[in-house]
Amino acid sequence: MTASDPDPVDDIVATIARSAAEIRQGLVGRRGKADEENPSGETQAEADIWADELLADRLSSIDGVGQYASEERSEIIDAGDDQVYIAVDPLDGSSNLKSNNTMGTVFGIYDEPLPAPGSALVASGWILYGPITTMACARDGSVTKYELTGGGRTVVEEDVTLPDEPLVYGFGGRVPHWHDDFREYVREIESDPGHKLRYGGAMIGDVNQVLTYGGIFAYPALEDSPRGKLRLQFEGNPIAYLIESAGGRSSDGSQSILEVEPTDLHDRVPLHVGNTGFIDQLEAALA
Ligand code: FDP
Repeated sequence: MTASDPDPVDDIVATIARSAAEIRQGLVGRRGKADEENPSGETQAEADIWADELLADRLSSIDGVGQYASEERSEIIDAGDDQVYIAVDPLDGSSNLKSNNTMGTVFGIYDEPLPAPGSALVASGWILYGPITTMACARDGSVTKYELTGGGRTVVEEDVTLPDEPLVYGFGGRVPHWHDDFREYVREIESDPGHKLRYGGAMIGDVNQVLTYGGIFAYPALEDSPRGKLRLQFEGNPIAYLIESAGGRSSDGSQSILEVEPTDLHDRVPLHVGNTGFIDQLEAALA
């Protein structure tokens, strides 16, 4: 690439931001279940498949893109180039479609073919379909928040960092399936009157609360699911990269999510992200 060549990362981020209004509008009339399962064995919503196709078409045709991979398809699309490789969760939290609650789109842009470790990320981010549509994007160690309107993007905050005083916590998985050491850790967090429960059932909504107020979100290892629920390439790595870029920490229970070596495109990972003190305390509790 020469200095005058367009940067594929800029193009990818701009394309996802531009597509957000269309994805949001396209949810109308697509809230039902499709008669299909994703590679993780979960029943797909019509909107999951539709958003994946829309993003696959747009992102795999950008110059410099080598691969498009998504939580909603088993095979990687070979896009022909070799600069960057994209992993997307087109609609995170799509179970929330039925009740009309928050959802998001998550993306990771890697400089190695997939599956790749989080250390190969060059940018990541998420769109949040809340009362308004926002985007958080991490690149070169710094995080920017945007408001999205139609095809436009307005910066609302640069160099975003987690607030020093953590306020919120949210933990996924059925409580009876939590391991005892994790349950005891949660009790410690809850016992501080300065902390509040916030759990909405869509990772992006919950992680965005952590970015805004400080705190911790986790979808831990469970007794019946030792690797938890969330997918490393599509959810774990992009979220970890952004939260670490905002001065927080991520952990699979003993190390940064970004250090976890993938063995398969659809690997799951126990995910814990948030303020450094909370994650240090978590790793001590699980050791
Ligand atoms: P969903 O299945 O609705 O797509 O990515 C998976 C995810 O949502 C996360 O967004 C969310 O945090 C989690 O699963 C919710 O799982 P539970 O229903 O087990 O709480």
